[in-house]
Amino acid sequence: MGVLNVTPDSFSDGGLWLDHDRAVERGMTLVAEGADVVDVGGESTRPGAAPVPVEEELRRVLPVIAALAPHVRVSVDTRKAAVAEAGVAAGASIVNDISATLWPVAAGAGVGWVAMHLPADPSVMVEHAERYRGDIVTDVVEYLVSRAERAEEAGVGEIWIDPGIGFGKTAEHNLRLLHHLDRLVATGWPVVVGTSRKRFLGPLSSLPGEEPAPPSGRLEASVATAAWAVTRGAAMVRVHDVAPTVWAVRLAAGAGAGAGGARS
Ligand code: HH2
Repeated sequence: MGVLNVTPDSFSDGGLWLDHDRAVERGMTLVAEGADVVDVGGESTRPGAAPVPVEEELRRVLPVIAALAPHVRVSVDTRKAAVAEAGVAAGASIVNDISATLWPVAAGAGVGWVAMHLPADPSVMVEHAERYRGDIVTDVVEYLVSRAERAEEAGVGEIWIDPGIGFGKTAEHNLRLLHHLDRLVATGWPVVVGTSRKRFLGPLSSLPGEEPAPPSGRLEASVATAAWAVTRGAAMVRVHDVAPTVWAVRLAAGAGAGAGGARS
């Protein structure tokens, strides 16, 4: 799943793809690089991001979804039912839902649905992470399974679960979730993982004594964690840097399968 943020303020690519033609071109580049799905979003969820009115979010994403949908599977990344509905009408066939509340939209429209774990609103999720004391893996599994079961009862035929890496979680929480990804996979629901360029990778992408790496310096860690997730059973990874991730994931999957009998 390649990320396409049609926003002025996303944490790593804000403003780059706000122009319609550039956004569509970027989406087609993600396809050429090997993305199976392009995830189009019009509202940043980074801590402190300004809320986006429905009309503005629709204005950003609908023309881009309509232009890309004939060429690739498109997901609409939103927390708003109205945007999800209009996104599907424009051609999206997955609702990527960080709020894990929009299954009725997916059920009504007969499209796929990604349920992500979000323990608190993004505006307060950093404080929430510091206060959190429970077993993060158990909580995330229970939360996602209960949402997935409700969606299944409502008639959603394609349900994905996503631990919400970086959402209301400390670096240790994120690493624990990655380490125990097999527990999410064991639920039987296909798992999506999004680590790409996220903040917890900053200190892991710099030398001792250096400042944490900025988003542009987190490529290797992003690719490594995506490959890790796939080898642990994730069915999809949500990434900004599609080409290097596809190479790494193919290699990791091939190595896991004994490289298909290759001799050299
Ligand atoms: N992460 C972001 C946004 N949407 N959706 C899913 N399913 N999983 C994720 O981990 C996820 C997501 C945040 O990343 P990004 O879109 O790059 O940033 P921003 O929210 O600032 O636009």
